[in-house]
Amino acid sequence: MKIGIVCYPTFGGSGVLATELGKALALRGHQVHFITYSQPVRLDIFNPNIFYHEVPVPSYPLFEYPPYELALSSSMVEVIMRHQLDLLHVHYAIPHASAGYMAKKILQSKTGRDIPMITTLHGTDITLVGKDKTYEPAVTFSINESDGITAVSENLREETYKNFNISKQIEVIYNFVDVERFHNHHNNNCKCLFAPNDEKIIMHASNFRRVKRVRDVIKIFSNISKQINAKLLMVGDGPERIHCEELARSLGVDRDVRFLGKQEKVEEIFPCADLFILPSEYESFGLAALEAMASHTPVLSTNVGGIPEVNIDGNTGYLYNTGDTDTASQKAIELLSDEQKLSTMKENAYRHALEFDIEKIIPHYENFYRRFLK
Ligand code: GMT
Repeated sequence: MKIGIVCYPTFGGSGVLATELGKALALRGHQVHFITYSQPVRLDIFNPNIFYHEVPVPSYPLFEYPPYELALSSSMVEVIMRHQLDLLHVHYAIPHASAGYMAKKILQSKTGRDIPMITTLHGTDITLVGKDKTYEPAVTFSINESDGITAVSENLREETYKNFNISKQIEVIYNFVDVERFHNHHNNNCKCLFAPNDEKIIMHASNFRRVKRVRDVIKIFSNISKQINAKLLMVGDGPERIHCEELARSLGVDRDVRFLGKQEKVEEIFPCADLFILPSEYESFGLAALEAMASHTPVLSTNVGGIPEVNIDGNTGYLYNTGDTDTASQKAIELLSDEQKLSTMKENAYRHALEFDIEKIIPHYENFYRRFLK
């Protein structure tokens, strides 16, 4: 198949997932065309089946806000026609689904052809931004006008039906991880770099936005470190980082906390961790938690959104109520002080990640695409 992928090319989960999907499809012989405003961060392989098309967004003094969506639609039309694409797969409804709709219409009027468009809903396009009344009519319309719709968890499918008037069936295709890639770095020696005295390593990774409740990580770590020799590695960057640094200083744990910033090769970092903390207020899925699990790391997370579909309480880690950092700390301390339990949970986390392995999930996308090809 010749597939056009539109996504945010950043470190966010939807961009990561879309890029990994495109890479996997290319390795399976499909021709994949990324259409984005800059090179996706995880687009790091050379493969003759992968094409990258940058969307030019010219600035003009009249525009306070350059019309990116129009530039994207025009680029889609151009790429579809030049490379004879079979299908468009847009990730994140805003504005990709509506730009895709426009591209479909332009193509129809130019050539009479109707290209199928698949929209994958990722989370904040539904739960935070999408349902805001500024965007809701356009989001509802463009989801309904998609030929196929997928959501990354059961929870997100339900949230979408609850918040929007969707007349079509939404298929759940879970996010995936290349387990082999993360597993291969298991037992690497990065522990020596960050925990030279055999301290336990606690980890968090996100874009440090408010919805991630990153300050809770610092609070939980501060409680853990009162009883256990531990270090905290914070991966990623964003608006909450500065507040986390302040909090770490005020709680007196700053010397044991390292902010590593945005990292591309997370598969080299995640396997260092003994425990991964995801304290989010909402996650449609929690891709970072899955990547941690593939690295043999149990997850301590809130029990919100789609997280319980990924992290199984008492088996692959623990779930707790949002903001209840005392309970979370207690669970972490219990786990980290029991070597037997910790090693069982590490193994369980890894085994459960295999359920979401790339090899299992990609065929679901291929089969889904085939349904819409004439
Ligand atoms: O969570 C973010 O800040 C990024 C966001 C995105 O759209 O890139 O992530 C969403 O999509 C990911 C991939 O499907 C999911 O794993 C995340 O749980 C989801 N984030 C939220 O629902 C808050």
